[in-house]
Amino acid sequence: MLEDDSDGEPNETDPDESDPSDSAPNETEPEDSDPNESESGEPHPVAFENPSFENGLNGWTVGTDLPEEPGDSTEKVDHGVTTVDRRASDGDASVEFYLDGSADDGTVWVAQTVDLSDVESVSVDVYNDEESFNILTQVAFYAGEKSSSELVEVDFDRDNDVEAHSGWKTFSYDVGDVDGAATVAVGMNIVWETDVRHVFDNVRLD
Ligand SMILES: [Ca+2]
Repeated sequence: MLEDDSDGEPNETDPDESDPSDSAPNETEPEDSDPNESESGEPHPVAFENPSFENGLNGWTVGTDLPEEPGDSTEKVDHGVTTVDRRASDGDASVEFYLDGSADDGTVWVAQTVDLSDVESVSVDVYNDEESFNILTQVAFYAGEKSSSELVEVDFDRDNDVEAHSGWKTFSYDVGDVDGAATVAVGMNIVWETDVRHVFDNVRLD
């Protein structure tokens, strides 16, 4: 097929587009652009939708970084993310993370994209039945440019042990150095070989 726009000058005024091969526009996109996020699109929300899990997982994306089951199976280790109403730090419901620790490894989380420009910290409440020296799990927290589906265990802040307290405890994470729209992910990372369930609630911006 002959192209008929042979009037000489390219229409582009973008000085970055110096490729003479007239390649597809997609190939000139910067590598770090997220195809799910339109540059010209609507502004990102400045608050979480359903931050306290009173409406199930509405607004939240579930993410996982899981090893394969030990042994011959190629199945991923068993896990679950669901909302429950037996315990809450705010309202009536909370989100429960479950991990089968048979592989001694695994991370599950929920995530949303929000504008963190005017946010200093993100906090979440985490429940643990009984304080223990035997640390089974860590709070997993991420705020940054990666999408939820790109995240892996090492992307998360895992400094806070869940079993080091009893009852509800609030964990706060400084996000003052994150500007603009960002993925905020909160979840649980397992470090010990056992099945664990913990409930989290009330993810909030300060
Ligand atoms: Ca709640």
